Amino acid sequence: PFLLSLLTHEVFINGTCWTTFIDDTPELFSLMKSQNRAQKLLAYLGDLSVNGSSIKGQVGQPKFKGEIIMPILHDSKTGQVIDTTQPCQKGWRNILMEQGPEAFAKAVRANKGCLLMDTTWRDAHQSLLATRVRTIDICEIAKHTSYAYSNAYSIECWGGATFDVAMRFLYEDPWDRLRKMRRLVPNVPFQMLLRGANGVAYSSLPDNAIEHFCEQARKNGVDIFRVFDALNDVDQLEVGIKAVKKAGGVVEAAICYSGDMLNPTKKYNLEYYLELAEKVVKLGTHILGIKDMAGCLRPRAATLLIGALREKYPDLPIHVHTHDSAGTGVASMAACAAAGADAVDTATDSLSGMTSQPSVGAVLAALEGTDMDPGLDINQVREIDSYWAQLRLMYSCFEAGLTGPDPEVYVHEIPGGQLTNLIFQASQLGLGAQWKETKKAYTQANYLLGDIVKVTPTSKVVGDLAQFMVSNKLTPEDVVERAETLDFPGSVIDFLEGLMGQPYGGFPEPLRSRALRGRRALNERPGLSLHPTDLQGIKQEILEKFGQASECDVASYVMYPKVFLDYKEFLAKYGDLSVLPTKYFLSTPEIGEEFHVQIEKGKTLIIKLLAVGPLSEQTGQREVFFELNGEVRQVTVDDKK
Ligand code: 3PY
Ligand code: ZN
Repeated sequence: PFLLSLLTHEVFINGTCWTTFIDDTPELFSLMKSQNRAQKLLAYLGDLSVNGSSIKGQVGQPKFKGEIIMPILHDSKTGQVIDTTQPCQKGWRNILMEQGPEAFAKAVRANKGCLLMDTTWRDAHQSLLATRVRTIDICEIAKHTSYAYSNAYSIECWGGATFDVAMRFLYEDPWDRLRKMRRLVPNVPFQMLLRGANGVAYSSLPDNAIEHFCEQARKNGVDIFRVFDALNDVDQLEVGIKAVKKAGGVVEAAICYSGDMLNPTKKYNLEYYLELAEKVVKLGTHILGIKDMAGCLRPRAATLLIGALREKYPDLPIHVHTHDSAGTGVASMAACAAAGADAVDTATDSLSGMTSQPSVGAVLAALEGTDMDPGLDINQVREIDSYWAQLRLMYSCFEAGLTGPDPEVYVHEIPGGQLTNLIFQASQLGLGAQWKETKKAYTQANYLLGDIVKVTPTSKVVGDLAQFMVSNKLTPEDVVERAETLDFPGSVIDFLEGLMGQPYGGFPEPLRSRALRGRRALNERPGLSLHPTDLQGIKQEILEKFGQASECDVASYVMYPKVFLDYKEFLAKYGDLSVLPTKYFLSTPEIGEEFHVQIEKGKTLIIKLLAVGPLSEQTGQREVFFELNGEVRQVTVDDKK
């Protein structure tokens, strides 16, 4: 039809001026653009129809592929239906926007109840569904969420693994996700997870790269930055803190909680945490974060730790993060609230529990009727959950097969997201018995490395060493004795070299010297020996390759060069798939099933899969036939099966 419109256009017929043609006929070129997009989309759908989903980590089909029923929110006082066609305007972000980070922190501290951060859009699906929840599904419920969570401290929605996974596995631009969410939720602060001097990557980057990243994150919608370092190395943490401050964000510097504070034989005790907190406070954090990434903070330890911090820093807001792996998350968060925490983390009920955060409904029930009531409307929160209950089934093909809590987490200390991942890997390989061995090896690997703080990226180091020990049948003694000749995983060498910062209590010897075999051993933060990133040069390179380059593209490239380039290539082939409803992103439509894809505001494609043709022996290809807005279209697909 485009060609027809073009050929029958008077420019062609009369042979009139070409140069003004584009300017004079924008509708034709807009048509060309959307037809091009539509063709790319059909190419993806055709490939899916012939070869099945190629999304990494997907096992089988979504359990639920029906129409999602959207919730209707009611005002609990009046019983009236809330109009969610426009986002809510009331919330904690207003204080931040009007008065800045210090005033925001002050107001949070002055607030009587214990506020909640909702992790559903980041850590919850990172921990349960391999970080695979897509932008379209978050945006669909975003305006409703702006009402139900209008009194939330924040919504955690960005950073951590979501950045990498968006591009690598979902073929989405993480920055585009951030901007879209921001437009739909103007009232609740947005929070991201920043891995200190690593940004959202797995090892240290030059300081200017972290600054540049935080500047873009702030500009595109992040308000609160939870900054941590995987070894609680304050020098590494400082890089992130300074970058966030410069960008004008709220600094929530976090201390990672490890081990068991109540056990006097353990390395990380109350004294350690208080000394660390003092250093972090001196760096000038607006909020103090306590990051219990594995869910090891038991209720009694929570009371002790938060109680001691509250006493020492009466004016400093404290925000606690946990995972419910052992099943004690609700009790621990209630204990934190009682001991003086200003905010704690929860996830929507259907995406809570086990390796995710404790359930919002359970925490609300635990705090209801007390001074610590978070001030959310439980009925509205439940309505929001009715949406996520359906989505959880739609994303069932990314479930790891968790069957219940794992109180052994107090021994192995595996962080939530990693625990799910390791269980998934073990179940894929059918290694039930080996999973037990892996957990044991993880504990041993941790002690071999010096009983380190374990969270991305150091948790990967311990996990890699554990799997290396299991697959090579190595005891801890073997590892130390044979360290000079063993071919250690790269992450272990990076850690021992000092590329992830300095561990508390130093590196393990003689393991370090033996394993490094004369390689350099950094005893200061890695950023000091890195050259500044050539941001201008990168921008130029992207521009030359793709014809356009934004500062966000530069930041993506700096974090994950190959992932970014692969994503751009995918985009050139299939277009922006973030607009495709999830069931058609993960699985083929039925023959004859009609569905709609809104490629941009006011432009909707009506698509129907008509038939998948026979395999051509000569070409190894199949023709796939669609109806697109009433016209038959055909795409040729390589049959890869
Ligand atoms: C991340 O770094 O992605 C984490 O979630 C750490 O807890
Ligand atoms: Zn977490």
